[in-house]
Amino acid sequence: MYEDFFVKKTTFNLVEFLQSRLGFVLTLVSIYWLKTLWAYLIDFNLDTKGFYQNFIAFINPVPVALLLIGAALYIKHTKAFYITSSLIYFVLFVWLFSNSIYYREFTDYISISTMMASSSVSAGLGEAAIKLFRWTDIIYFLDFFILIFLAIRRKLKFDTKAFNKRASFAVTALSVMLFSANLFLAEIDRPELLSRGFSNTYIVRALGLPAFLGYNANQTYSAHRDRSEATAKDLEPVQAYIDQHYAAPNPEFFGLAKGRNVIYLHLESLQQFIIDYKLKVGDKEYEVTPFLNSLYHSKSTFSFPNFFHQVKAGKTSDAETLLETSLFGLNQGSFMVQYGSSNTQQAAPYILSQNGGYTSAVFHGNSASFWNRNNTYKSWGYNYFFDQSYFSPATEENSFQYGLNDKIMFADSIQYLERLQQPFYTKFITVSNHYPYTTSLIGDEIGFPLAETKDETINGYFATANYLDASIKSFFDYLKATGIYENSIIILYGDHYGISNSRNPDLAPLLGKDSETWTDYDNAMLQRVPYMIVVPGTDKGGIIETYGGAVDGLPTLEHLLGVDSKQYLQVGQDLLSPEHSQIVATRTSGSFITPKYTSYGGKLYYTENGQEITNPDETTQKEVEALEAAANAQLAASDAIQTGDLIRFKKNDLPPLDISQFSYIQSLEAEIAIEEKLGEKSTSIYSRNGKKSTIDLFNSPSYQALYGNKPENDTTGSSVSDSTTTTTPSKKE
Ligand code: GP9
Ligand code: MN
Repeated sequence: MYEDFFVKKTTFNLVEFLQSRLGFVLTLVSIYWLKTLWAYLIDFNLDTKGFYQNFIAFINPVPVALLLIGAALYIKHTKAFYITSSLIYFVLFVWLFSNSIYYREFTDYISISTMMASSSVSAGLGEAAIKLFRWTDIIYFLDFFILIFLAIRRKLKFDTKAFNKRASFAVTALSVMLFSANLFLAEIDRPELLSRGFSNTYIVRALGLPAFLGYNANQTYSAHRDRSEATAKDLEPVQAYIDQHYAAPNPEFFGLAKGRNVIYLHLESLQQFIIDYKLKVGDKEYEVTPFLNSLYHSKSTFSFPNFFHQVKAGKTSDAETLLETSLFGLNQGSFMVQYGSSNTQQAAPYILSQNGGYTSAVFHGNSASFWNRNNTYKSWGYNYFFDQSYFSPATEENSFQYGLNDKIMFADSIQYLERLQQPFYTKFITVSNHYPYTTSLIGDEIGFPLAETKDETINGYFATANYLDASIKSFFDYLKATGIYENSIIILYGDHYGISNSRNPDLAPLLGKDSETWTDYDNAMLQRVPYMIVVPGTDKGGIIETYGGAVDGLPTLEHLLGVDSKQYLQVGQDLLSPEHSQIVATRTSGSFITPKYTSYGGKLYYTENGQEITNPDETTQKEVEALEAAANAQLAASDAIQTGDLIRFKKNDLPPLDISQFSYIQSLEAEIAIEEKLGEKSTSIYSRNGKKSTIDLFNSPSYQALYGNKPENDTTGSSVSDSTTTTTPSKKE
């Protein structure tokens, strides 16, 4: 076809080849490839790091495009071949272009559920979409112009010779092979990519847009199937379970923190053994988390040394689900990824907005789509989500693969925190103490020594935990300096283990144990994570030995705030209630921990001393069976709610939540607009401080080393003065 066009510039053979059917298919594939790369570069933020990830992103448009467009080669009829192949190409293109437009508004890819919830899609692709066009979009249409030009000049020529069947099959086989290779490379880069999901960005950058759609369709289909089979009747046994297991509040603590701001500090990968731990290096001892230790022993803190994480493959996202909804994550994959956008949920932010008028926000230095947070948080009722795009640009020095260093995240959060209406419900998700525990952290913590085991992961863990501790302290200093402290309740929790069971034998000597005799009991005990509730001003706190897990967090908080958990579908129990049953289910069925027995890894132990019970007598057997049944019943009730989307049938005082009211872009502008509308009635820290910023009150030495006294960054530029001409940061589009 492109005869004249190419003839002078290239060899005769190439022209002939391009005029063949195969040449036509490969031309379409190449154009699609180029356009996709353009979208990757210009429109999407794939967050790729390093050559390997870039290479995978570079090749991933090819296999699926070749498979789909190449399928037309099986068609004999000339016209039908050209129409079909062009049509397939066109559909792929439309999908690519729609995603590019959608991304500009939502910083996410179009999923099946967004398409089904037509209101939000039309928000992105309807009339407003016109505004999202840019002049550079011409690039996306260049080939059509060329095609029209060639058609007008009558330069298009069709190959009437059908492609041979075997050769067509070879093209299909080749594309399948290429796709497998692509998948293989992607799995090496990120093991368990498909089973855990992580984020839409991860799937797109590894496998491309069409594969993401397929992946998403499959997930949506299975979720939809379970959901459509569920009826209001399924709620009855679940409700019976919840009524039966309701732990009534302890009147001594009910409402103790009523009306206060709630501040959650998500301590990434922090395990309880770190509390009070001193790392011995040479003949010196180093206290790893001096600040957290001081909180742990304070009379204003309710400290729970026997608190266990209950996550599975969803890791951080499972911990968030547990804490925010008092329901478990899934047995496979991540609840937030698979159901976070679609299920009806009654999470803490929404419950508290209706009981006490709380405004809610999350602060986290990673990109918003990780663990599908950007969507799930809307279903949970979060008013704001300040992700990495709101903070200092990530550099080699101030961040790593999972986001900004904690201290920067805290410091950069202040400009948004101080504009929130009080009382607020906020969550700060730290990340620096995350595998691989690299100690290239900035500032005053560099000096913390590495442990000296043969496992580098373990060696770095103490130093990053120490950095986390120092970051938390800076934030507490800020809270105290502004006076927010006295009016808040601060909850700190470790989300899950940081050192995995396979590494634990190497950790053993540091815990005064022997690697050789390390058991599953020891593994089980290491699943303890910190859980501390700081209620400034009270002396009712202390170290409370009650056994519990992350699922118990929400009812405990609700009761402290004077909200009865009874009316909600939550399977956890208030840890301060004398009725708490002290049976900790792990997400692996059959494993549980109680003050008396620990069942873990298929073995049974006495919790007190770790002695294995190999031949339980009849009474023990019965007792253990009852405990196992109780743990399984809790998981089953939760799973029924999660996979059946049963909260949609629940009648309580919460009206259905309209998620279209939430947008996580231009959030500072939104906060300021509310402040201005409320005028004298505004309760934000900024308003209460005589319209003066409190950013200067955040004063960590390492932060100062990097930025001086205040964040002076243009992209997040905010005013520290009391002038009204605050420059407002806008989220990357
Ligand atoms: C990423 C962070 C880590 O945003 O929260 O998640 P994890 O890998 O711990 O599940
Ligand atoms: Mn985590």
